[in-house]
Amino acid sequence: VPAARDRLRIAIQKSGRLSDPARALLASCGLSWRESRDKLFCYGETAPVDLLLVRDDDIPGLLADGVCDYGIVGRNVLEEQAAERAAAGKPQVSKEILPLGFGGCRLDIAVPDAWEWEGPQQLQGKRIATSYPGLLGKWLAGQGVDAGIVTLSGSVEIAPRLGQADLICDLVSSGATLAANQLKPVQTIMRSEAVLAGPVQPFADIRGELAQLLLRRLDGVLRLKD
Ligand code: PRT
Ligand code: ZN
Repeated sequence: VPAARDRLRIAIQKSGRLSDPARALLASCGLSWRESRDKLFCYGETAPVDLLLVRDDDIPGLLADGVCDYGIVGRNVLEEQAAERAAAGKPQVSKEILPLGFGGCRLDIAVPDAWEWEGPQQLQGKRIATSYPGLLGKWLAGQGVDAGIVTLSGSVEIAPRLGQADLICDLVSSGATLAANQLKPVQTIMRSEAVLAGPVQPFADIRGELAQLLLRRLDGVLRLKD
């Protein structure tokens, strides 16, 4: 992938919940692409706007490194990496530009069905399994609660049954996964959806004009939707 600076490069999820809607949204802005053989890079044909297809977790890093100019990613992923950057004393270089109206979910605290929920203080001294240690840590600190965070990259909802943790903090949409694991949501710590993420600093080259065009079109398409 060349480090071209006269084209705009947008990172989207390669395969997952956000890939199809992200691509459909950009296509409805009048963009179309020619795919590379490995299907990781899509060269913009109707406008100099290219796509990079990646794991969603890689998107904030690609933005921070300047490899991509924009990304379509869950707010949960963007904010988690922002929280981790802040904890490491690194400055924020990207931010949420526009909420996109799909991929809606909540980051919830969920406890075993048998618990009677009395509020955040009940979490004191407990072990909480999550893939979002940055967001959970920030929320716990805000509540003045001291709890153990068990960071897991997947299968968070079975951690209580395995004895790895007492409860969890995970993404929820329908709630079916929690119910199937005898857990219930008791507290929302963040509401999420797919967002357009981009640089804190404006572009100093032709990408500034391309970005304005893209944002205007996105704005128009999203307005028609609601
Ligand atoms: O491979 P890659 O790393 O790119 O994909 P991924 O597996 O990390 O991500 P993916 O495709 O699962 O999710 C991408 C984004 O979709 C997330 O970061 C969220 O912003 C958003 N999203 C919306 C969700 C959900 N809804 C959701 N329900 N992400 C995950 N879930 C999980 C939930 O935790 C549960 O395990 O889906 C399961 C079903 O949820 P229920 O509540 O309907 O049972
Ligand atoms: Zn992921």
